[in-house]
Amino acid sequence: MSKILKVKARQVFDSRGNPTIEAEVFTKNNSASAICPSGASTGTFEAFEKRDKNNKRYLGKSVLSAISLINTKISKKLKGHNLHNQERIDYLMINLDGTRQKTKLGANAILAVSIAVKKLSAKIKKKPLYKTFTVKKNFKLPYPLMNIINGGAHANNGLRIQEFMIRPDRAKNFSEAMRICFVVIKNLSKIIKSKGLSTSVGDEGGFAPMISNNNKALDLIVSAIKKSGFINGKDVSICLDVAANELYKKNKYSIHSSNYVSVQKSIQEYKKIIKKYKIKSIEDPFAENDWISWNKLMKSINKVQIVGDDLYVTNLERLKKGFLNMSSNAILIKLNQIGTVTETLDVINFAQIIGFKTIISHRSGDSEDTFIADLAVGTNSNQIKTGSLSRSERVAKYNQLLRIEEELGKKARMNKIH
Ligand code: 2PG
Ligand code: MG
Repeated sequence: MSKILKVKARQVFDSRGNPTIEAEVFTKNNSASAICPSGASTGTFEAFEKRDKNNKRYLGKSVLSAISLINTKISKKLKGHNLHNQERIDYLMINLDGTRQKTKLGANAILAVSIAVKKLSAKIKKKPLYKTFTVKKNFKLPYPLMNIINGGAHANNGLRIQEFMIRPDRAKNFSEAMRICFVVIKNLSKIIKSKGLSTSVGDEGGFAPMISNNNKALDLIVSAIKKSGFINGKDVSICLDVAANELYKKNKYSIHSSNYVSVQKSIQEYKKIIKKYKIKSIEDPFAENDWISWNKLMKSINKVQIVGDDLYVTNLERLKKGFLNMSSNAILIKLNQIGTVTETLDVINFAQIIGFKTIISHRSGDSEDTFIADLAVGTNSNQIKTGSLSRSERVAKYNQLLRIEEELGKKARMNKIH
């Protein structure tokens, strides 16, 4: 048993330059820390992110009150408890908060501590972090979903769809997956430049050229895949995150153009682009409360991965509802949507039991913390979504996966997509 001595938090900054929480957990001879990420296109049902909202300090964005709660209430509560009992530690914090969406202490406060506890436990046991989750042997590496063109809330180019991603479906190992994405991204950069557009990047490291038409973005990606010598839909697949919450008004959607149209029409348009661009995965095709439209889409297409992000917000109750409603066949996992490692693992576990693919995800505001890379391998998650091959907070996760692959050596395997 290793007893928690204290927890200390400090304000640091995320990749958008916004204040966020770093928590450090101490035992007598050791310590580990974790940084909480932050989203831009957030779901209504996500756990609460506590900010000071004092416009005179950091324009309302500081997290000093949450930090003070870690340093006082949380630290006091956890002191003396066994660090290796993650579930107990997490429930001590959940109960101390006592609200449904963790509004009292803030999910950002609770999560930073929860992850730091998990990291410290692995460190003390002298085990690689990825070996301390649910998988005990036959570790598999996830396929990267690289967001190579940024739109929506992550850029200011007017692109309606938030994320245009590639997935190297035929990569035999993770290093090869990285090489394939690298080549496509470099060719995409050349193509964008040749059109006189900017190659500057958005919040998740993907290009954010000033184009506002989805199909134009998709055409650019298809050209880059071809130019790289790969076959679209076979070697490399295009995957989307529509983030449709942002494109919804009174039962209508403006996904495919700036006009708001019916669900039926939106589905027809989805079918067209799926066929034309061989799209293999669509995240948040409809809004977070529009369960019926999700089910309609599921019924009208096949062999496409439909991913619930804002729909499920990594929440077990919502996932169960989506399962019964046949809303999707995959779930995006974001630790800060729910707020503890234990609850996140419960959701992953349930999703895998019901045959859903699990995709571990970063947030658009992220940091150098690479916890999600280990989480993906340690839970046998099929895919990881952590941005493009630029911006160190994105690349850090890929680099950690390369290290894990190296450590596993001959035993390393890729996960299954299909
Ligand atoms: C998403 C995420 C991550 P955000 O919608 O999937 O890419 O974005 O963190 O802004 O919610
Ligand atoms: Mg999303």
